[in-house]
Formats: sequence, structure tokens, C-alpha cells
Amino acid sequence: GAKMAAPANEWLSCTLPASNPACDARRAAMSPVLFVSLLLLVAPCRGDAGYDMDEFLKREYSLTKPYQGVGSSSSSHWDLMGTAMITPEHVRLTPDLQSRLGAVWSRIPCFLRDWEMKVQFKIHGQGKKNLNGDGMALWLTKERMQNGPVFGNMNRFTGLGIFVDTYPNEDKNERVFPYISAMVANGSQLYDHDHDGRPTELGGCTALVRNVNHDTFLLIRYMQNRLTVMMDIDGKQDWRECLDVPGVRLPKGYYFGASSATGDLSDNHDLISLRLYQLTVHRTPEEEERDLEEITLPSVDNMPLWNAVEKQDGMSGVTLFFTILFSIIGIFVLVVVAVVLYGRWKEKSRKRFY
Ligand SMILES: [Ca+2]
Repeated sequence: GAKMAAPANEWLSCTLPASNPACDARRAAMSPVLFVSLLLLVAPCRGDAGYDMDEFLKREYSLTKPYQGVGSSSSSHWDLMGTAMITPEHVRLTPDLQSRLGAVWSRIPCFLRDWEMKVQFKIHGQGKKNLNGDGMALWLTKERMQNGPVFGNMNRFTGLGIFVDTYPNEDKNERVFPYISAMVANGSQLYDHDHDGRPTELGGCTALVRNVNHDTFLLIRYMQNRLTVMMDIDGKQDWRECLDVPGVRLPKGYYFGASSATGDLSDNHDLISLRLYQLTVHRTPEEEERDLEEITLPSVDNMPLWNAVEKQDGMSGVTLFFTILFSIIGIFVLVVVAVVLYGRWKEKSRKRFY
């Protein structure tokens, strides 16, 4: 009834501000069944503060002050890598110095179906605008603790990457940096650093997060195979949508992480907190059944780019076999021709000699 509608609205406002048109549209699109289920399932989150979701906070996947034991204790849920350093105020992934690489990785694989991660971070440095770099990334991947060129993490990763790219490598003016984008890969797609990941991005937006005086937040939500990234970066406690992609299929058992790298240009990349919330969603029996089908590789529905990128990536076994075979035949023919020509030439010169 009318009384029961209150907690659900409060819950929705926990994560989606009422003034957000995307939020209104989604709320309107929600089926009555789902709506009623939400009422029952999320009632504990009721609270005066619009953002009270502590009941659903998963401490084992969260990283918060004072970062007790991170990088030193065997009981910590997180590992540090590279230049990442703990201070009382933040986890500094890289300092404002050239050629640094730092990361923090969860030790526990995530088996939650629906979740959202609230990230507080700070990117700041001495460099003037567009003379700073390279940015930071948030991960949910099969691999962990790997070095590489994708904001400090390996390339050809398996899973999800959200990038806060602070340097425009591609010299185009159509895009204002820092720019947030998302990529899902199954281990064969390459993040194209020279083009700021354009060929593989699922969506993105400009986010002026560098050298600002207020707190900056990202919200990554994965709910019913829908990936949504929102940001609160203007110091107004207001979430703005950055990207929203349906049909994102991520296997379970992957690791959360955050990484950052500097090159010729640098910045301080500070992670202040990662808060991981479990989302409770009602599913119909059919949806439950579909969800039980084991996904082994990440994928995105209706993404023609997906196949194109994969095909571009190396030759198939058959193509490779014939390429090698014809190369060998070609070289053999050339050698035979050369031997025959040499023999004739020698014979001629001998005849001339005598
Ligand atoms: Ca870049």
C-alpha cells in the first residue's frame, strides 16, 4: 500500500537521485513484481540519510580507512603492488613522479551476482592541464597482481575495466579529458593506449576530476547484467550518469582491484576508499534458471565491435597453417631456381674458360 512505498523510494534515492531523469525512467519501467520484491528485500536500508546502505556493505570486498594491515598483514583482504603506499589518509597508487606503477588487489574472489562499488578517489598534481597522466583504473578481472601498460595492469585482461583516463593520447579535440570509459574483454582484446581505448569502449563521459577541492566519487553498479557508472564529482552530493550498458555478462569468481600508472607525465593517484555493496534483486524462476547457466567468459550482448576486434586479433589456426606451408613451398622453389641458374651459369663460364 501507500505506506510500503516509502522505504522503496528511499532505497531508490539511496542510489539514484530523484531528480535524475534516467532514474525516473528506470523506476517507471520496473515491473510491479520487481517493485514489490524490492519493498520486501530492501526495507532494512531505510534511514534518514539518503545514502544509508551500510546493511549491505561487504567488508571483505571494501577498502576503507585506516587500511588496517593492507600490504603488510597476512589477514588483510588486500595486496599492494608496485609503488602503491598506505598513508593514514589514502592509498597512494602513484606519487606525482614519472614512470611509476601501483595497484591494490582484493585477495578474495567475488561471487556476488549484483553489486555496486562506491569509489572515493583524488587525482592531483603539479602538471598543467593535459600535461599530466596517465590516470587510474578499477577492475573486476580473472587475473590479479599483474604489471602492464593498461593504467599499470596487464593488457588482454579477462573481465571489466573502468578507466579514468587523464591524458589524451590521441590528438583529437572532440573529447575533453579526464575521460571515464568502460571496457569488457575476454582475454583476447587489446586496450589501445594510443587511441585512449576508443576501439573497445562500451561508453564513457568527460569527468573533470583533477585538482579539485571537493571529494570525488564514482559509482559502478552491476545489476541484472546491466553495467552503470555514475559520478559525483562537482561537490554537490549528486550522482550523474556516465554510462549505462545492458547485457554485460561477467563470470563469478573475479577479483576487484585498482591500478594507476605515470609515464613521462605524472599525477598523485590517491584511492581513499572502495565500498562494495551487495544488491538484492528479485528474479523470476525463468531468470533464475537462465542465471544458473554457467558463464565462462565475459561478453556483451549485441556488440558487433566485439567480434570485429576478436577477428582482427591474429590469424586462425587454418590460416596460419597455410601461410607457413606456402611460405615453405615458396622458399623451396626459389632455392631450386637459384641452384639451377647457378649451375647453368657455372657451366657457361667453364665453357668460356676452356
Ligand atoms: Ca590516455
